[in-house]
Amino acid sequence: MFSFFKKKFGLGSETPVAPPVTEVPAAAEAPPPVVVVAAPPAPLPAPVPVSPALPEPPEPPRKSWMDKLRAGLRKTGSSIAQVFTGTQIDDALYEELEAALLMADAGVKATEYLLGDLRQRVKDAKASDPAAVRGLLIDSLSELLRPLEKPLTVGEATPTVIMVVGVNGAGKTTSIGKLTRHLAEANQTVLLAAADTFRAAAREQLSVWADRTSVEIVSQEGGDPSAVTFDAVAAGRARGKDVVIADTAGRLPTQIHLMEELKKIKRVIGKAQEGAPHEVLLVVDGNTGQNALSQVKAFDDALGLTGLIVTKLDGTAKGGVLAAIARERAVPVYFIGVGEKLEDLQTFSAREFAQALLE
Ligand SMILES: Nc1nc2c(ncn2[C@@H]2O[C@H](COP(=O)(O)OP(=O)(O)OP(=O)(O)O)[C@@H](O)[C@H]2O)c(=O)[nH]1
Ligand SMILES: [Mg+2]
Repeated sequence: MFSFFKKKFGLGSETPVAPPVTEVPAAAEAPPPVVVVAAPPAPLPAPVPVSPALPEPPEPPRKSWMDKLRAGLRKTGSSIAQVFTGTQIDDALYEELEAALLMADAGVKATEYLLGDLRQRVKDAKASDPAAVRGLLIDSLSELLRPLEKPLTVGEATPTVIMVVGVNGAGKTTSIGKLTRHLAEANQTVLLAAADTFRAAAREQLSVWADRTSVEIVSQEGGDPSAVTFDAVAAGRARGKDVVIADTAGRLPTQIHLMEELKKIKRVIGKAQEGAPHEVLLVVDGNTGQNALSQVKAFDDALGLTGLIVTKLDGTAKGGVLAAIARERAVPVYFIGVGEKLEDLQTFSAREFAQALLE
């Protein structure tokens, strides 16, 4: 579940949700921004009393999203953990760690940085046990990833316009669906622009997630994606929507004409509403390794990204690519996806991620 706050609070804040504003005086100042925060997963339901006549074994606890993240990153984690099973902190340990980090998709630059930083930490802490070095590596990785930690804020403009881009099958439409549901549940009105005019199924795919009472979709099969987006933003303004999200068709950054089409969509959004789009989000599949970093660079160069959604970290993702992104193109990670369910879209926490990867 996500919570929406009238003010900016830290991630995972326990502060209650502010009641919806029902009346705004004409001369009132603009309402403060709303921060999209994923609350920790709901606690497990209280155990149902078991009849003494028919004792049933308790159900296994539902896999939490953190478990899914851990499970997804386990292979990487265990190959890095192997490095710390010896008894000595020597050059061989650092060499093995270098190889393990490179294998985990951290890339040369982040790997070099982490090794240098770790050596310093080991020295400062006077660590003598390899197991302690792993703890220091978690600290080092958490700090490297921290600049990527940033919540998505909506409400600074009405509507807040979010454009979503990425390669084919990265998880754009699914992530928009989840995000929309969370927004709708927090009483934010959402209008979706189905600017993926290639796929007839895209609209249906979106509407599966949409809460029909508070979400509308503007779509036009086979039409010009810029025109659909323009109409959607104009409609969003006219109808006083809180958020407009534009779903675009998947494309590779090497497809020049399709990248030009995205730039045009962005320009047209700016014509429909000054200052928009407020967010340009790239959705990247966590399984694509170092390729994810090239996607971030290419889409950022073309469009000026404001945030990332990294999906499919429940699969065979190696996870190290986030370190490479942090080191080489630190675009904030608003959400990570660890599965196909609503609760599987979560805000990114550097420390949690480092622990899931290395513990
Ligand atoms: N395991 C897993 N699957 C995911 C996740 N996010 C999305 N998917 C799946 O990935 C597939 C592609 O997702 P879409 O949302 O259609 O991807 P897209 O980027 O919109 O694809 P195009 O519009 O064709 O470019 C679907 O089967 C999703 O259910 C995730 O975090 N974990
Ligand atoms: Mg799609």
